[in-house]
Amino acid sequence: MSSDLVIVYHRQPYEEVVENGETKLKENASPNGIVPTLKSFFGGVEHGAWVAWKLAEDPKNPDFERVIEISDSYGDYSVSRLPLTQSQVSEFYHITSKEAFWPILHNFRERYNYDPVDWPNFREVNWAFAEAAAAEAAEGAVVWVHDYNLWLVPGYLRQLRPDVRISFFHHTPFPGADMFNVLPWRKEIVQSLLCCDVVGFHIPRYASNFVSVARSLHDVDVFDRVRVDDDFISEGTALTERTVPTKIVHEGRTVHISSAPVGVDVDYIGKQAALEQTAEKVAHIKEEMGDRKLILSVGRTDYTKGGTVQLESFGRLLDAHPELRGKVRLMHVSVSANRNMTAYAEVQDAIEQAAGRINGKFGTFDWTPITLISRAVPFTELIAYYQAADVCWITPLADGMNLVCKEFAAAREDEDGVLVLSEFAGAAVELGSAVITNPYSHRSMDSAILQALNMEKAERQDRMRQLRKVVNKYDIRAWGREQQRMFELAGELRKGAKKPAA
Ligand code: GDG
Repeated sequence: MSSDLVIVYHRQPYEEVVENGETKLKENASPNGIVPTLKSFFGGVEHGAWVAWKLAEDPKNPDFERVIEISDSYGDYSVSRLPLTQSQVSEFYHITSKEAFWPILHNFRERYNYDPVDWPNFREVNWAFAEAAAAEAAEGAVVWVHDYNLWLVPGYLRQLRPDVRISFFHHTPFPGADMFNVLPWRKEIVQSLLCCDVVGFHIPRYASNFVSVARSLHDVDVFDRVRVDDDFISEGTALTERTVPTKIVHEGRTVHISSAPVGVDVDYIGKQAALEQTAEKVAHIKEEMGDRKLILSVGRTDYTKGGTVQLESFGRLLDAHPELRGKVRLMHVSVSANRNMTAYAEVQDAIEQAAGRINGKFGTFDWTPITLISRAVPFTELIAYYQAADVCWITPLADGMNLVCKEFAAAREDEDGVLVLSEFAGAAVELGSAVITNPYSHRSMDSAILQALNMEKAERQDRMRQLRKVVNKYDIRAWGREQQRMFELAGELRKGAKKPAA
């Protein structure tokens, strides 16, 4: 059945679990996270489809059905499972995307690894995604492609289907031309993105960077540029922009450029926060803490998240302020998404070593300064930690948006707690009421955490109220409405374009 909305995302839209030797598809337990967020768009269309990969020993003859129909609480939709071999996945995803693109997107040129990239394989996999999307899309459908590992999909899809509306969303930062153009495949990537009707980013800086990259490589005219809304200007911080391009033209084709920050499901978080069992967990954590203060840090294990930089700052804090010893505890949750990748295993080791050093240096029989958690904490429990924490300490070196800081504010119905946030997280342009810090400066890092620990209640509440106002206004629904508006603009561009005869 053809679909009005086709979401192209590398992961499948459910959990695959094996029970009694049988594979079962289970709806994600919590509506929190990007997959359930994207699935919620199926509620607004007659029929939706999702394209993702699935491992197969022989992709020409997979041991599963390519396209299946799913009915769950999000509606009825098809899932087109692209059979890829382990080596195709590891080359396109773990090598090309994670070793070459990811460091460049996050401004880590020194981590960029070009040698192992198999570009023909990347093209082949992206072509397969484009073909699968083309097969699912109804005439004039929206095809919504997510993230850099699918950068070539729009170009291929446009060849196959001139009629469909293509919208591409970047969850990561997008760097300036001096950094992006390190990639030897830059022209081909940007040419593909210029085949979209909408290219989307979290914040105006990334949109501006993309346009400057496009202009460095192709003849591109900026057609519209607008003033950035005051809600996205956090005075003097690193990622703030004053104006942003919204429409560009390349070879007579218009491309809308969208800047819309992904938000969190404030209603769901609020409901979880109000549950009796959450209150019990919060009470238990507080009892355990006694008069000690809890600093909470949550993120994926990734060098971009700045885990060791933060732990070192905590070590310096305890060194310089003996009065804090025994009085603060850092709960550092660092969950690895790719345990098998060397780069992430190294980050994990470095975090463990730093935490071990600090615990060894300052810990006593009844006080361990850092509790390191490397496994995922259930989301409802995480909300209890957000509520019990005195400080939420989020200091990535680079981060497209960062949803943890927004979840923290959404969970604080008591309007208390301090957020310390890196100015290199996209969220910092919205959340100027946090204590903004620069993780590249020891002085800035150390003074920010100290300021947060010493902050008076009235100031904490004042800042938290402002944070909650923004997080509420730009929640996940607001992002959804903005994406929908962009799909409609895309429709204007595709008027009259027809699906090629089969
Ligand atoms: C990419 C971009 C952008 C974390 N630990 C646990 C846990 N989490 C959940 C959080 C949050 C999510 O994972 C992490 O979201 P982030 O936004 O912080 O980061 P990335 O995974 O890097 O996501 C990022 C995002 O895409 C969206 O566009 O913001 O910049 O890098 O929801 O709650 N959840 C549970 N247990 C944990 O231990 N249950």
